[in-house]
Amino acid sequence: MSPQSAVLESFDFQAWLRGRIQQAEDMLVQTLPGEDVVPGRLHEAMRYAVLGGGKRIRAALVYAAGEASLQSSVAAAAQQIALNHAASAVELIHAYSLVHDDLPCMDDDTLRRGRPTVHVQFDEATAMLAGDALQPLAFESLADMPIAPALVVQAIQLLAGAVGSRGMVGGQAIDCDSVGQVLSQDALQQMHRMKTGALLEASVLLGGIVAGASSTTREGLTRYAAAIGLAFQVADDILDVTADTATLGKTAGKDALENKPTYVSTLGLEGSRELLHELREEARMALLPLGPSAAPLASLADYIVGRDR
Ligand code: GRG
Repeated sequence: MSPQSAVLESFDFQAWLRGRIQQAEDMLVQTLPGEDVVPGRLHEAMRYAVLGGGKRIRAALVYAAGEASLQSSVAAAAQQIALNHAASAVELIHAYSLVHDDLPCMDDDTLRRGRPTVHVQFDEATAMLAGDALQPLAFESLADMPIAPALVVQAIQLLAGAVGSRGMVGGQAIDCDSVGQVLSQDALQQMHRMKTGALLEASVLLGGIVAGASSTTREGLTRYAAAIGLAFQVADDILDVTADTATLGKTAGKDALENKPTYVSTLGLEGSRELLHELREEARMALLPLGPSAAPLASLADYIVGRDR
């Protein structure tokens, strides 16, 4: 067994993940304004959207990429705090995208993370405003990182580019326009790279920026991020047809019901599973130059590919 395989074998991923999720959630609790702050109902809706569960995959990617990129094996206190800020920022953006995606004018969904969606629990205007307010809070969280200002600017630029019209929101626009259409695999891939992949990729690269990743490490992280960004969506499309609503905590089978083009509708279930396997291999290969400190990233690739919700 190679030294790297030995580290991967002995790495306790579940314990690592629990610890990082706790760190991210503590930070989110601190970052979100309390319900006692005016306007209380809006802040209540924001906290409901963000703090009501979720796998925290994007936050975990920030920490894992940060830990793989540190020049010394222990993060300086400032880097550790900055990773908390970045992890919180990506989860705030993610929560906003889910709140808006669930609105009647988009997916019109009533169930998210096993609970009523924000517009059902509150009302449509509050849900829209809660999503709107989560976005700037994410960028405020990055702006408050106690690291070199040049790195803060890089982080803000990266996240802004990933979630705007050339990234997540653009992908959502393509998705809205493609209902009922048959998309080629390339067109489908471009849509998902933007809609879901861009934020996942940004999460990985933010961890690298905060931890001062070398150029070799950044290259590895970029290749890894592209592979897992896509793998996440392929797994999501498979789960939409194989898992039930109770397990997913959101409405299962919606893609087919709404005649949405997906990996399963384009490649079939077996073809999608093969692609998922190839993407996992690609992600793992990209981590080889990073050495044993990439163990959390490798385990996260397995988790994303093998998840059941
Ligand atoms: C800007 C309105 C707007 C939308 C952006 C990301 C997105 C586009 C919409 C989300 C819709 C969606 C369900 C996409 C499928 C992939 C996805 C992001 C699933 C949910 O992510 P998980 O599984 O969720 O990480 P949890 O609840 O675990 O955080």
